[in-house]
Amino acid sequence: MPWSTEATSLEQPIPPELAGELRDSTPLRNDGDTLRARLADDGYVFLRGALNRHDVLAAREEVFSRLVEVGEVREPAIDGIATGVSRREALQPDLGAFWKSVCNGPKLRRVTHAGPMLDLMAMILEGTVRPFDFLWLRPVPPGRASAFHYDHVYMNRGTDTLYTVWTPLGDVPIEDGPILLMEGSHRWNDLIDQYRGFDVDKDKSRPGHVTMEPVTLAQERGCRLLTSDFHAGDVLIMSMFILHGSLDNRSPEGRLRLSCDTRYQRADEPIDARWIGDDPIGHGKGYGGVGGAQPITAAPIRR
Ligand SMILES: O=C(O)CCC(=O)C(=O)O
Ligand SMILES: [Fe+2]
Repeated sequence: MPWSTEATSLEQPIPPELAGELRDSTPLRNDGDTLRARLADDGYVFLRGALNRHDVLAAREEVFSRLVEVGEVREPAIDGIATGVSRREALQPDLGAFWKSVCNGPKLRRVTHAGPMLDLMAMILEGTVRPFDFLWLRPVPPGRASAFHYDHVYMNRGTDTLYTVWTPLGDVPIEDGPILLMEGSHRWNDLIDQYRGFDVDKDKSRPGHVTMEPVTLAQERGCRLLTSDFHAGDVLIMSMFILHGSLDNRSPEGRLRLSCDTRYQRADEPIDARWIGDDPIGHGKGYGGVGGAQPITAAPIRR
């Protein structure tokens, strides 16, 4: 039994037979061919200790220090314990500008847009890497989780040979609600057909995420839900077509789950213009449009 049955996703308990462990590819970390084959076979590659732990923890401290400034996290910042109150709107009336400045923190960017991360993605992509400039940063409070989705619908105006890297910024144990993958969902062509080419900014008639509860969907399809106890330095590389959401953050200490997701492609391939430049427009509001731009308060809100 790899992980706790105390875990829930969108408030559904995970039956033990559905709880699976991510396949660990760490021993193959220098073998580009095998990692590419794994990405095709599994829809993801999980590597432990791919990044410098010290640098990741420095990024964590940088981000949480900004949240201490606005009263949402208590000292010491590195612990990431939510206060349950926020002075963000009073102190930072331009929420988008504040969030952009947090997402552009030099210690955070050192982890995501330099060094071992770029070397790893260059090996996987077999060429010069072009990361999206936009960075999705997620301090997830207790009571919250991410809905299941294929990333494709949010970033499909460039190449399909694009990878998401989900990076825990600190240790993220199961109880803090890490990312959760729907095993084998990169081969569900009937579902993928409903989302391929779907552009959430052009078609507002339906949501980008999957509305069926994740446990119900996994039971219906006979698959497992995959995650792991994550540590600072680990990375999870995902294709655009593997369904993922997260476990609920049920941290008994009230710790925020901090992670970021960043995107990498080859420099010589077409790129989705919404996510590049100094001030990417994103889905219309740039950094102001993502969940992280909103003040973190105690009220548990789903999704
Ligand atoms: O961190 C999460 O809860 C979701 C992350 C995600 O959707 C992604 O990395 O693409
Ligand atoms: Fe995603």
